Amino acid sequence: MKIVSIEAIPFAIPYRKPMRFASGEVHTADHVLVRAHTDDGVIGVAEAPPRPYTYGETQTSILAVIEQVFAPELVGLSLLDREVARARLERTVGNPTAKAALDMALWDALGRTLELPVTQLLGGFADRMRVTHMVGFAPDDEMVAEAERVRDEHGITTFKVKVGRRPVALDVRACRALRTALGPDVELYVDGNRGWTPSEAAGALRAMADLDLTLAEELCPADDVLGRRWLVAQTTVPTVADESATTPGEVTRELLGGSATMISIKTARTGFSTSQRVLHQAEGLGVEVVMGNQVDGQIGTACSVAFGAAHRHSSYRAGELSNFLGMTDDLLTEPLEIVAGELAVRPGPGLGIEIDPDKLAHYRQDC
Ligand code: MUC
Ligand code: MG
Repeated sequence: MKIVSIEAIPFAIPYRKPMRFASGEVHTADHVLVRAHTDDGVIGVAEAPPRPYTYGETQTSILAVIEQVFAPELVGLSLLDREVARARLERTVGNPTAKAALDMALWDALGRTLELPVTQLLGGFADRMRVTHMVGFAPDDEMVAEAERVRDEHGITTFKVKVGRRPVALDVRACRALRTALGPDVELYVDGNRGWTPSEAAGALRAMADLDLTLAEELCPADDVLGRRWLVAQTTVPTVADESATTPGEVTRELLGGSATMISIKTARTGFSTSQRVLHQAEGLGVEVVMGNQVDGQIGTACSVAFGAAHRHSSYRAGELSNFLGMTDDLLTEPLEIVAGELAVRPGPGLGIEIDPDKLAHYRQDC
């Protein structure tokens, strides 16, 4: 069970159409595949998605920090030294998706070594999750057409609508068009990616009061601490912290400071080990969570559903697990499938996924 080497492989797979939101846009999944090799010949995998507008990481920075800092710290440890591995990664500040991918690759290797699914090692609560689809910026009719297509093809009935940075009236109109087209039975919520001022956000929520929005995520800049606390007092819509709550410490500050009332958990940024801490922290405080998506590919989505389904508290709500539908291809031998609005956890040891060598050879950027 000894870690003998860590590989970090850059790859790039285009999206059919860009995913646009207030803080940025994604045209290509230019991710990093992480592979952890053990002396038993086991290989654990995960992926790191660079999101410079959220964490300051790029594909190049993820490769560099893994190769120069993290791999030398992890090689030689046993897969059972999970807390030592985490402590060593935490000696370096930042770099959340690089650390998370390493953590999840080690869990995958552990599951494969023990011949047990990671989801069962984590908690084993459920074998699937309901899926939320994220609708990015586009003209109203395109947003509606996308939501209708995803509903008709995959049975998805929960939608997160990107808002913020665009004029408030435009976003209000888009949400209204979605509610009108999809009817009262779908769940709709909004994510501003820090794009509005607190007063704009309050005005937008007032203007959408009749749309039955279930959640409002990160509408204002993370540093507008008092503004966001003021906003929480203005609305009855639960306020989800995403970019403002990326570590257990930030989660504590957000919740105890009253700037948010719910937490988005993203395995892409807190892996399995730290996501469990955040989950238990939220559960202990009586705070709901939502499984978020870092615009993950299928490897990252397999990680999210393995974690989300493993625990009662994280499997309660629909999880954001469908961003991979926008990609033209992926690296897995067997693609993930969303059926009847649900994504099943892959059975089999570890994460239950296999990388297709031909696809990796085709999409990797380093040869
Ligand atoms: C989300 O929930 O915000 C877009 C930017 C980011 O950091 O994550 C995605 C989705
Ligand atoms: Mg968000």
